[in-house]
Amino acid sequence: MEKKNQEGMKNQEEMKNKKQQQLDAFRVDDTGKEMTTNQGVKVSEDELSLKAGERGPTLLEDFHLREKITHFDHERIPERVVHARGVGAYGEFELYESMQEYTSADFLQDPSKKTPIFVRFSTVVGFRGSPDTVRDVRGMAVKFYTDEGNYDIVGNNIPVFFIQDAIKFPDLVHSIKPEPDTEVPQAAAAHDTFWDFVANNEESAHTVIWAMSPRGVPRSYRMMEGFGVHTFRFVNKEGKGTFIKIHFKPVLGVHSQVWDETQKVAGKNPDFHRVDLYEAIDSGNYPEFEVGVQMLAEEDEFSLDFDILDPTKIWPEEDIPVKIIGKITLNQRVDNFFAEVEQAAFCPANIVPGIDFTNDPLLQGRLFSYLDTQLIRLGGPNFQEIPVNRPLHQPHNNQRDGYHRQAINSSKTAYHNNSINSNTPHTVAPEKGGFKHYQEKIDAHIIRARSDSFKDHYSQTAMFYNSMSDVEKQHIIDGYSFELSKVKSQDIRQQVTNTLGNINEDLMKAVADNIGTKYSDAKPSEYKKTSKALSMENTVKKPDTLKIGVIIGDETSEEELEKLLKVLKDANTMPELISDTLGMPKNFSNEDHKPTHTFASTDPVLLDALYIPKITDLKGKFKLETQRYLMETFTHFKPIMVTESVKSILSSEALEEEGILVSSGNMEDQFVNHISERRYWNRDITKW
Ligand code: HDE
Repeated sequence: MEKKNQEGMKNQEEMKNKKQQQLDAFRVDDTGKEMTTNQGVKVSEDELSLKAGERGPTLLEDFHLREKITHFDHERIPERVVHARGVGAYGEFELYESMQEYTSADFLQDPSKKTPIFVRFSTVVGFRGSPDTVRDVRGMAVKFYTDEGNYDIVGNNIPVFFIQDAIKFPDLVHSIKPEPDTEVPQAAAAHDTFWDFVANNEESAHTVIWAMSPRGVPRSYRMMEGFGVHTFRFVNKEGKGTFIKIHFKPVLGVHSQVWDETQKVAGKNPDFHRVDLYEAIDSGNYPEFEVGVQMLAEEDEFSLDFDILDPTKIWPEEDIPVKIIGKITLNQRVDNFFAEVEQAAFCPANIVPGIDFTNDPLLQGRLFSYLDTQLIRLGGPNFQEIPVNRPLHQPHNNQRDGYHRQAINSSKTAYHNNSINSNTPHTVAPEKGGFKHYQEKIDAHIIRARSDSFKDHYSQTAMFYNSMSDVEKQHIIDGYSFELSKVKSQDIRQQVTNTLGNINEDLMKAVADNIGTKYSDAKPSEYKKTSKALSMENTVKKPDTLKIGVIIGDETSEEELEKLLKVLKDANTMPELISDTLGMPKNFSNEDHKPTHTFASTDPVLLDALYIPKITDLKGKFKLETQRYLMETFTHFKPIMVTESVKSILSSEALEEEGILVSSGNMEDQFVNHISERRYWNRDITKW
């Protein structure tokens, strides 16, 4: 890992892409510098304000005091209305093969070209300081700094959305945010107003079932899929359009937590996903996602059994395969969270020539909303000049002035047409790269209506449920049951139960039994199609970056530990050495084997697997803590390996269950295969 780490740092230096070079111009390193005011005056005293006498009143002329406190008073900006909690990193996009047949976008032409990117992951509902591991949809917004301008894919980890028309977005968000009288609960959908919305807005059914599934509680931002959600368009040089859906597929596979774990992690480490991203980048394990597109010829617009403009529908991958066209790699942390993540401004309207919108009514509303929100959040129309938002090449136009303007436009003219400046900046013909909107023919009446083709809310919802493994189905039942058991109104619980009846009878009955409602007499959807790609069951399973807890004590053999650590590091996992104190175990000589955590400073819910080498001295608090670690790991279905000497603290019934290896020595290699499985879902956890 260390070697990889060093290589990673070296690569970062060498690979500085154009965006990083641009950002360098704005980086400020205060190390070793003299302190000055914002006006550049050197400061001689920073702890005492200027007073009339040692015990006298403070003087208004203390410009340093006034400046320091005034700046502090203005340090906060409004958080994002939604997606307030997030984390970001820079990276690069590499293209695998030219897409010129379908799009003229410059960054999708030449496979040798790398495009700098910035990605921000987020939760939707919680405030800026809310925990990372709540049940929620996750945002995955990607900004491509292309040579033809910024292209933003502002997507989610769930491929569909709660509503079909942007005009309903404030209603959705008002219902899911904390209730207005109490501002409770934080970052949770488990309350009356949200489920009241769900019951009375049936178009939300499909997205809600995804959110109740393991997708709502990802193990890591690095281990979830990303989706552009809406149908967009590729447009090639000849002006021919192709409908597309965008996908990001994590190289480490799609993995989730179990519900009990997420709630405990929210307390033990509310920054779990942030830290996970930082640790991965710092150790050179750069998060990677393959970029895929589903493509549909324009002639086939009406060939599917749903409307491709409806954002509550997926394109089943078995019908329209995801063509992998490239990969994004996140290899650079931000230097300053506020400057680069909080001030990042994404907008689905940021597109480049070769890409265009469709008439998806949800997308159409978003095209306006993001710019509008940046104006208030970032305080004016010049937010695109903030370093993280700047395009690679200096923009030229006749827009001027406004709050926080940075560019010093030196020409006299700020209008078009002009003769003083030879009519520049001049427009650019489409053949030379000027943006040309896709010329879709529209022949319509102005009307407030929704197309009938948007009105089937249950076929794909049923398809999702019917495509799940038994484990996922149980997770979904438990998800609805938990959320609805927090809903105080029996009437709302009953209404939601009634809508579940439209999806699947078993699901409806299981939830109804759990929450004390009557069975619905709705007829479940007769849609029989299933899609394997929807289930996480057969996802990629690798040991890379898994966090392995290794409990060590005074009686642990350093030799055995060394062997294990080598195997774990070779498998690219992240071992944590845990003991009752951070001191060296008695018989150890190598400082590298010192515990990295105490039983209290980490926790089994923060780990992916547990290994307990020989500890003959199991007693007292040490024994109690070891038992606690074992129990939590066991009940969360995670891999366990213990040595014979430790076996006695597990019941014989528990030892029979799957995913528990008892080592009789020299079995370290087996442990790597064992942990790669990640969860042993068939373990009967009641056998603990
Ligand atoms: Fe957003 N959304 N959204 N959204 N959204 C925002 O923009 C909005 C929707 C998504 O990391 C806001 O800068 C409307 C779908 C992400 O900075 C705001 C509608 C999808 C992020 C806004 C939607 C998203 C946002 C809040 C319905 C997935 C975080 C702050 C028409 C495809 C971006 C901001 C980041 C953020 C509006 C629906 C994803 C208020 C009106 C669908 C990932 O402008």
